[in-house]
Amino acid sequence: MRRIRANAILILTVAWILGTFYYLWQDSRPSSSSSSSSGSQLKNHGRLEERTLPLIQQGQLLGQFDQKAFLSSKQLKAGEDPYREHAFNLQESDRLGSERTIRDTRHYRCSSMTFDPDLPPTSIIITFHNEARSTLLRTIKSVLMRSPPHLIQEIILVDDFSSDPEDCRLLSQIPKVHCLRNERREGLIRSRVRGASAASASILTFLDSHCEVNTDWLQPMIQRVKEDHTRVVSPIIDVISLDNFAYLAASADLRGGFDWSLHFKWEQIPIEQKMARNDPTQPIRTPVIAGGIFVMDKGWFNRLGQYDTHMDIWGGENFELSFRVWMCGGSLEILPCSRVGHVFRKRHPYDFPEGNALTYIKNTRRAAEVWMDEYKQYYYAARPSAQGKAFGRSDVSKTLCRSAYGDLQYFSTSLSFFKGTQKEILLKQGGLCLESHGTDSLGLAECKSTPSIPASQKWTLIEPQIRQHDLCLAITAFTAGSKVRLEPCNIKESRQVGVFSDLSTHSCSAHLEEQLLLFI
Ligand code: LR7
Ligand code: MN
Repeated sequence: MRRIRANAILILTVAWILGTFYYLWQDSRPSSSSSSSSGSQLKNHGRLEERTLPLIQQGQLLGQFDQKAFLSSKQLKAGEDPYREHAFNLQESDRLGSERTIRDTRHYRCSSMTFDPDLPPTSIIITFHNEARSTLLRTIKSVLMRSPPHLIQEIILVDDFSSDPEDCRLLSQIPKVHCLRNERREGLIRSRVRGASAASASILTFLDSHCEVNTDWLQPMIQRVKEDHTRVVSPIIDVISLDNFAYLAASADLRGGFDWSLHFKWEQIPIEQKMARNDPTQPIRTPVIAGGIFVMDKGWFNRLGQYDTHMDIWGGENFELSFRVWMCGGSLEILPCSRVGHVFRKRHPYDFPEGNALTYIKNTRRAAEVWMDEYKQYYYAARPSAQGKAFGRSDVSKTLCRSAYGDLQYFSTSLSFFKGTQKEILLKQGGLCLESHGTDSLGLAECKSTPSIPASQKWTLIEPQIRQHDLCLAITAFTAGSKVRLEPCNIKESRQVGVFSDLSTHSCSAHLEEQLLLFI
């Protein structure tokens, strides 16, 4: 009996020792890849944080910057509501400190991707208004920790007139970090334009001020933009819990979308596209981006006219930029091998000088008025209160990249994107349809669809051209107001409407009389 008990104790002791070793071994593996529940994830992170990760050479990474003093001088006071000031749990964020390991949430095949050895560096632009010190510093440090140093040219902070100017001043002590402070509240749109103008790298990377970038987040995005400067790319945006700051993987099957009232929403990738995806590392084409976290070429950003700087504070700029990209022949993508966490909140923690609702209406109305043509009626139907509300100076279209060419291009690109194989199209201007007369002239006539669409009004979209048999639509020149005509198709002729690739080198300013709209 006693022997049995002794054996049992021995076995238990050995098991305990082995268990302890296994536990320690697990913990010392580089960047935790466990899929632990959020609670234990946080506990883990608390513990890991005390050790210095190989990548973080504290001194080098932060220079003269005293992070302890920075964080401790602004802590939550006892009894204060931790959600009040930032609409997330400040106490949890402060407790986490400024660095932690996070789970690598990418598909395992992402880790074997390769990138060009000569990727160009990027300027990171982060605008903030009264951001919590702990979240802002974690954003900056995650960038410094998880990006190849040679790809980070600089981090440009734009302090959008936060109450305490010290945040900006102190953070500038971190190597590579510059901080510009607005003299008055501008909102995130004008602040980003300011940051982008100051950027010295040829590639811009925008981040919100409460993010944590994940393993190898940057290379896939820079690679795609390097290959084609008209691409605007976003990562999959993971969720950082606003309550306990757990880092949670977001679905890889989503793309951006919107309803007619111009509210952003995530939507499932259409089923046929999902079925066709046999490589989980491939980009996901998206109609619009969420707006806060993306990479694009600086020349392309300028070429598109940057943002509409008459938009205030927050909202709408993500649609507007996405529409510009489409209309000028670019594309938008979500890259599943790039992951960035973001603290999603339920309310805005800051004030809107003109009120939240009015500002959103102003901004989205500008996007609708400038870019949505006859589709704007759906916007007004969905948001009747927008009728008659102020939306500022309406001369914005003059400065934008827009032409007969641009419109055709936008709609043809997006139609083929949204409708897949549909290629038979009508071209419409006002209430009339574009039709061919003989072999080289064009005119507008009443649209006829009964008993069937006449051949003269039927067009075939064979990207990159819009054709009738061997004849193609072409603009006569790349200048505002140039006429559209019919001429023999020549795939090398960039004037032939729908030839998208050359657009970046040409002007495409407004000429509304020539504007053609396309529908199926
Ligand atoms: O007046 C302001 N000045 C600022 O500098 C108001 C805000 N900001 C800063 C702010 O500190 C933050 O860094 O601008 C950034 C965005 O503001 P948030 O975090 O309050 O916005 P959000 O995350 O709720 O909103 C999303 O939509 C916005 C529309 O204008 C912007 O495009 C945000 O960048 C965008 N965030 C994301 O895309 C992250 C993913 C969320 C989603 C979906
Ligand atoms: Mn945000």
